[in-house]
Amino acid sequence: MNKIIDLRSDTVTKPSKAMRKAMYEAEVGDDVYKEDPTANELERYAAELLGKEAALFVPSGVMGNQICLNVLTQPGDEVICEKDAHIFHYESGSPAALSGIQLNLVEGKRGIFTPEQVEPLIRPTSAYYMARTKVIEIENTHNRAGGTINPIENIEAISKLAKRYNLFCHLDGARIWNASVETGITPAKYASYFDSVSCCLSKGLGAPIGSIIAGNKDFINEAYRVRKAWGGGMRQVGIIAAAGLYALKNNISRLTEDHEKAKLLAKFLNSFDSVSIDLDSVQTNILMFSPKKKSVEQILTECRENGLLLSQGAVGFIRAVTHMDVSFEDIEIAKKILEKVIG
Ligand code: TLP
Repeated sequence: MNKIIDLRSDTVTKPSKAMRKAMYEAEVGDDVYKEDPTANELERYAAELLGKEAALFVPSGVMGNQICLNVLTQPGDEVICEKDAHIFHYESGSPAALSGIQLNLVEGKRGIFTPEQVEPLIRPTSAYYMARTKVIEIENTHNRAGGTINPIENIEAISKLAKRYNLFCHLDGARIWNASVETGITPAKYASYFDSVSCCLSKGLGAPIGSIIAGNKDFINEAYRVRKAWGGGMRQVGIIAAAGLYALKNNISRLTEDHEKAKLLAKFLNSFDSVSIDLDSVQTNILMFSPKKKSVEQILTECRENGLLLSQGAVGFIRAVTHMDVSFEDIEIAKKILEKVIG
């Protein structure tokens, strides 16, 4: 059997030898007593990188987003987010189940909504019979829209609007690193417009497990309590925190390579009449395309039979995600398989 090229997600990346060495050598302690030196160092380093007072290591991106939303809201509150947001589609209904909050969806263009679209959705504080608008959530890069980057001017304008209405802003920055290397805007600059941020270590950065949430000290103190309440307090967690620290220190700048690979693949797909692809939406390491002649399921199956794994995007779309465990040579092989299946 030939090598399988796995473009289902950047979550499939495996820790490198150097990362495993850092894990092996990690100093550990009981993190529930805050005595794990490696977790403490990861949280210090991540807070600095994100320009926030404090950070907390959590087991997953979903837990990161949900803890942030829980800390920022009360049951009965409402969070405004884009209609294709991860917190809406892929977090198992947790905003309702874990925090008793509802989402109010805005239809963005390529995953991006404007302050003009949001303002009419903000509920008047006098309307006691309505849910209370409490948070505006932005996903950057935007997964379901195809890894698109929210322009910093737009983020700034939304954050100003939020302040005017006394609302919090939360960033689902699972792939903020991708946005940052592509635009040259630092993660701290992006994070500066948000009260809370959640960023993944286990996607393009290649760590096996974990996310970081960051905010001010009071926010993180409360998040620490919620993480424990939800069973996310971990003990000798330095073993995995070491991988996260290694990822932040070594694997951010190389993400540009993944973007190049996605663009190569997108350009290639665009040369076929049998698929449609919005090239302008291919800005980072994710690409979405929709087949015109065969069904999504048919293409996923045929690609799989030929050694290429892809995943389902929004309805009618196939998603390919590039990452550190697929080389440029692998992309050439992927092109050949795609040509055979869709050509
Ligand atoms: N996304 C996964 C799937 O859930 C779709 C993927 O393969 O891309 N925010 C964003 C924007 C994400 O894309 C993801 C993961 C998460 C949060 C959640 O991270 P995990 O899976 O670590 O809980």
